Amino acid sequence: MTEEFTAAAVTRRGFTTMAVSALAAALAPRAAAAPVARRDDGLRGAASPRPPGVDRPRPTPAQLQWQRDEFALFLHFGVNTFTDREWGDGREDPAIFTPRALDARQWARVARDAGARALILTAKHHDGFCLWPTATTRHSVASSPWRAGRGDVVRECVDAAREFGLRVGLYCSPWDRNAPAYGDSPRYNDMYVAQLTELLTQYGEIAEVWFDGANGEGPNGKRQVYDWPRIWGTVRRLQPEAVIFSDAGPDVRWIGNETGSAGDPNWSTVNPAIVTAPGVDGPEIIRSLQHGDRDGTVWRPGETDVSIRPGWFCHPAEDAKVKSVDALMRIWFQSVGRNSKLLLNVPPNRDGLLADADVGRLQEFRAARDALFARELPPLAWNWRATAGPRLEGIAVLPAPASIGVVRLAEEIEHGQRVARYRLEGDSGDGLWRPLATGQTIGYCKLDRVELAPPVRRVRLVVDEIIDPLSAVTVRLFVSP
Ligand code: FUL
Repeated sequence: MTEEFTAAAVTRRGFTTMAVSALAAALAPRAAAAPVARRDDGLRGAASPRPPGVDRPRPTPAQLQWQRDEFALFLHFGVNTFTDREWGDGREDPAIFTPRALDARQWARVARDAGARALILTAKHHDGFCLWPTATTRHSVASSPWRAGRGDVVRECVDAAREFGLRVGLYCSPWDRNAPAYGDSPRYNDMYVAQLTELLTQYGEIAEVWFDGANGEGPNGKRQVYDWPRIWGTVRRLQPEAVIFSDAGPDVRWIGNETGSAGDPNWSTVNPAIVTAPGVDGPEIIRSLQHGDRDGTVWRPGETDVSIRPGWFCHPAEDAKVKSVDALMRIWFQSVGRNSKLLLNVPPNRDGLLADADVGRLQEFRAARDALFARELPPLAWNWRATAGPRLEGIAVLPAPASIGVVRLAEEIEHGQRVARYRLEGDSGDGLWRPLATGQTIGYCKLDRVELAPPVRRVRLVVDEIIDPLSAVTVRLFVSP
């Protein structure tokens, strides 16, 4: 492991250049606007806080689908797997890429069995080595001995994912430490768009395109100025149903850290004037990424990416450092349970397989979730009423007294995110309401653990603060295992 690993793990940002001003002309508006939703087309520019009740942002069908998947696996794989590094410098010999037993069907099977619904592969990391036989550079699998230079990891991954019913996302690093054109901005933008064009036209439907925020030097210290409007516009044109991920969305935003923890609260709405391009940094930016903006004018939910290992790539020396089930469960509650989506990195090893340690841990993680959510109370008949102020209260009677272990709350996010503060209370039969859980916003999913609660006969959800009228919240109650 080299020193750079530590640096990479601490901050993914390095240096960034950007074409912020060009964002105003960002993306061609999507042809057929979704019936329920408006996509941030990047054309609105700086936004002022939205007055209450006016045009609350809502998800597009693609954003809804993305969120409902809840859990995806991230696959960091490439020359770093063979050099034991986290950031390659672009001078790696393609001959080192020799995964002798690569089996993308194993990746997909393990992902499906773990409960993931999508896979995202690093088609190109910062070293510039392409996992598909691109026409844009010789720095690719085509120059490696793997499958006699006729292999295509992207193809194998995409085919396997589809066979196992998973959606596919692709990570194609903007930062490229191999490309001679890097830093010669128009020339590299052409090359990068050509790479995306290959990826988005040759592999069928791509559900997510992942634009990383880490960025650095070009040859001779040159800095690259990215043409984000053109880059994102290329994705819109070629894969109109794909969601675009980056710090600045426009569809899905980075959650602001790599530790597996969304902010609490976590709004899916943001003010697009705060994070304007991938890789920008600063306390206000990190706050907006972590928490979203309650009065934000666009829908841009947060994706929580974290690795099951200390590094993003597989290093045999870290086989014993795969995160524990407890750590993964904490991450689940802090990502999926905080209105985010979990993108858990499980990197293939030098054989081209997910390592036994990771596979075993994923199975245990799945089993732990299944056990925790095994005993759901049947849907209760809720009696909802609006109370004084902008409040809502619902009461339900349980069929028999039960100890609640976990509560799963959900708003109908098709209509936006509206809850700003709530409390769940239980009555054990003496008519007194005792607290079970409290929180701020809910969104698509809020998970609360209930500690040491006595059996309850009735439950009450009080929404103390809402930002738009609301008639109900979905409450699912799971009995302690
Ligand atoms: C970061 C990169 O620098 C890491 O290598 C990794 O790909 C992570 C997901 O994003 O910005």
